[in-house]
Amino acid sequence: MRRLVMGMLVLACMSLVTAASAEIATIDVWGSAPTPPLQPNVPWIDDLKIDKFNPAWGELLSVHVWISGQVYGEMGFEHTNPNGPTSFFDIFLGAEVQVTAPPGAGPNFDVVLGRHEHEDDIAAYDGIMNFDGPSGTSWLVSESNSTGEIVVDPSNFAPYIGPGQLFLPSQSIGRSTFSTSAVNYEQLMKCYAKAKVHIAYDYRVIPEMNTLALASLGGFVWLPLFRRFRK
Ligand SMILES: [Ca+2]
Repeated sequence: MRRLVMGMLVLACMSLVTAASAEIATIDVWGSAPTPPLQPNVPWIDDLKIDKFNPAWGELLSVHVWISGQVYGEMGFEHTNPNGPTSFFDIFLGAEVQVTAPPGAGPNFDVVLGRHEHEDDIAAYDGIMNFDGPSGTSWLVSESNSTGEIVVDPSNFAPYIGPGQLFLPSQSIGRSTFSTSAVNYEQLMKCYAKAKVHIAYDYRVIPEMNTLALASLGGFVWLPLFRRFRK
């Protein structure tokens, strides 16, 4: 009877440890690099910073990556001469964001905002500086794209593991040209880019050192009790 009780206790302790070591968990981390308004034809360079998988959390089982990007902006024109003749304008905006893919997540990722071009004849100033009305016009432009889920091969896990962060360089650029026959005018050119990387780490939870220490302590406490019980 005593042996049976002791055996059951030992089994209970073992199953607790087994349950703890078999637990699978996921940690999600993100990095993003939004730009300020892009200067035409001047690259904006930044790093996406993403937390690595800390080996103290457990054993890394799988790495999943999603990459997305967006380029967006506004372009417009207002003829500001109230007496001016109808004028011609030609305006175009293009932009691009590129982000270095995390290790083993395929080629570098980019989103290209294709050439948006508008040309028109436009009337004399309508008295309201709003890029609208007979003397003004404007457009919103946007392009976005994302990868599906990318599963990283375990042979590429090493750069993901450790304290610190992964640094993924990102470059954005806005391109624009503009020409007009107007002498007095205001021109609107705003362009931004955003890149985002999401990583999910699946891992097997290792019981914390505290838990292990308590388990050992438990053994030391129980052992004399068992011995006393057996007497
Ligand atoms: Ca106007």
